[in-house]
Amino acid sequence: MDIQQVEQHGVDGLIANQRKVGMLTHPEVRSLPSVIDTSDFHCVETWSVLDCAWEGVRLSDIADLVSPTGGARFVTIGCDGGYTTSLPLADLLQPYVLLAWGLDGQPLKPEYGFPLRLVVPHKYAYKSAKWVRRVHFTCEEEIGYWEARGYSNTADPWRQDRLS
Ligand SMILES: Nc1nc2c(c(=O)[nH]1)N[C@H]1C(S)=C(S)[C@@H](COP(=O)(O)O)O[C@H]1N2
Ligand SMILES: [Mo]
Repeated sequence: MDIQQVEQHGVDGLIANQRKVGMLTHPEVRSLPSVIDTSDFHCVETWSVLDCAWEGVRLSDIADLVSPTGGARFVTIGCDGGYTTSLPLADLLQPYVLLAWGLDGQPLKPEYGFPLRLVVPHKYAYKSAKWVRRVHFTCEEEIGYWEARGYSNTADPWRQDRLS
């Protein structure tokens, strides 16, 4: 993926509802139904933060709006600054996976990812991308920033899947 693609805003790729392309502005996401989900956060370098109350929109609600096509099996998340990560679509559709703007009853601090942060509690924290600008649906997985540098792509903290 080149920088120009990473810097592009919005939801795109293999989606049926092309009217929703570019929907990922903060006001638009804020107008969707929101939830609060409390989860633990596991960094691959062994620290964890317990009981984070994230507030935001379910990725599954965004997927419902844009209707991924049958060929869409992965999602690449692009961030301000060029950071990327990717996940199987099935992982992103879990109800506790959010695009969050709040944490513990406060707006998310900029250093923690405001205006939008992906929260994937069942994966190591490098999948929880900060400053999200782009949600890109793909047929083949595009390997993310840390995953390309030796961290596990499955990133399952329960199996301590740290390295690839
Ligand atoms: N955009 C972006 N998101 C990112 C990262 C990054 O470098 N850039 N680092 C990841 C890693 S490795 C970790 S451990 C967490 C750290 O989250 P925190 O700053 O909220 O503690 O953010 C993840 N999300
Ligand atoms: Mo990390």
